[in-house]
Amino acid sequence: MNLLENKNILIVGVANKHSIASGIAESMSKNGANIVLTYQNDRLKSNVEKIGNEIGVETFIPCDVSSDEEIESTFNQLGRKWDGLDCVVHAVGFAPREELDGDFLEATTREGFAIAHDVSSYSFIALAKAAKDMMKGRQGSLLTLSYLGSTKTLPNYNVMGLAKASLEASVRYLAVSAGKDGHRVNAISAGPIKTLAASGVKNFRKMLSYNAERSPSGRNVTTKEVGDAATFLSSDMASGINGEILYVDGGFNITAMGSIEEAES
Ligand code: NAD
Ligand code: 0WE
Repeated sequence: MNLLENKNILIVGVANKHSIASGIAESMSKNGANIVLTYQNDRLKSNVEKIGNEIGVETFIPCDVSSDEEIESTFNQLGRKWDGLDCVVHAVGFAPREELDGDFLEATTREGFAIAHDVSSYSFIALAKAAKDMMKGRQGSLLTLSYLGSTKTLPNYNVMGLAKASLEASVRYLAVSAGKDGHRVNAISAGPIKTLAASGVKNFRKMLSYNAERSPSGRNVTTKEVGDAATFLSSDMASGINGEILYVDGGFNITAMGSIEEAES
């Protein structure tokens, strides 16, 4: 399909081939999008270039989203390449590792809270601000990635849950703001996937099997499935969807009890 023919799309958040952003880039490229990828730092540059080269991406821009200067220079470079921008995909999340380990009250610090909210939530607003000029007159779309930990507790997700709650609220406020310019703003709340960000997390394999077992679909989702949902949401097929959090999690979030078999009799 060619849902994104002639659309210019900036994707932020590719680290390696397992990244959700890589699944999104692949699906969007298959659907005819023109794509530019950013990378967080020089350490990730060659990874990101390799992934981009395989799907016809020509331009790679360094962008640490905690820096307003780097965001500004990203859009300056983009402006030299394209006469306009249709979509931005934000697939970035970070909290200091110690924040995601153990009891919430003990693990959470003022500094960790600030970093998590800056990198994982404010950065989406910063990108929306920076993209505004280039998106003018285009009926564009902004998309971010969230997780169930925004509204329900689970072990160790801790301050990231608060940052995702903030991110989801900003989806709604941005939808109102960007709606005035004809743009849409949405999030995908993905089920757990073994990515680089997940690999540093204690017991992640156990979480994956817990999720698969308790999902109506009986398995975990793939980056391809998240990518295809992102393609849909970014396309004109989703022109009626704005300010929405779309769960792409095999239905895990809708259940209160998976099956009765696991309960004691
Ligand atoms: P990933 O590690 O592949 O991607 C995270 C990306 O964030 C990396 O590319 C990293 O370079 C980037 N990043 C971190 N700090 C940054 C900074 N200061 N500036 C620029 N980039 C920065 O992991 P992922 O799982 O693909 O994560 C992508 C998004 O999906 C995140 O928002 C994450 O919270 C969300 N998500 C992940 C899962 C999961 O289980 N993997 C589930 C739901 C939502
Ligand atoms: O949003 C995420 C990833 C969040 C994340 C992970 C790390 C690990 C390494 C943010 N920052 C860091 N910082 C690091 O140093 N997910 C939805 C994946 C994820 O992470 C979890 C999960 C799930 C699911 C952490 C604890 C519990 C569950």
